[in-house]
Amino acid sequence: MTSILILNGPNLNLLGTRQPQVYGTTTLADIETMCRVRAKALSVDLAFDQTNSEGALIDTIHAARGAHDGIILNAGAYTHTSIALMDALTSVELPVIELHLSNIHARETFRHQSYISKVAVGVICGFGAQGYELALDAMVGHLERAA
Ligand code: CA2
Repeated sequence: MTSILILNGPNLNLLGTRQPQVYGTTTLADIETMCRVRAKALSVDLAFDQTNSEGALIDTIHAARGAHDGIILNAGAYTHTSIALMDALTSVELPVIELHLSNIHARETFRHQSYISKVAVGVICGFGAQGYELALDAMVGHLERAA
């Protein structure tokens, strides 16, 4: 069965608890539940993870090779800084969808730069928690077209 990894980066464990005007009131646990329902409807396996550590994100990306068919990544602020994450994604040769809750292009200039975009098949941003469902749909469509 197709397996998709959804990986969340720094501070996303705080979702729903602070800055609701920017990131909404939905918690990461709520988002995981939504994603599991969506994955079941799409008949795909789902792994869902979050870490605040850049090194742990890289280790999880490395481990995805051979274990998952695609990666949906909300790398948080590492999106804008981490060449190491970009290199890890390149090394595993899996399709990547970059995901953000907020529209990073409508925010501060430093958020307009993304190292993840350079190696992603596509980007979803600005749709809040619904973006996770959109990303799952998009990844399944991408994998079906690539098969
Ligand atoms: O919009 C997104 O999903 C971001 O990846 C979120 C990151 C931000 O640095 C990116 O530019 C865009 C920040 C995640 C912080 O999440 C919080 C959630 C609740 C309270 C505080 C932080």
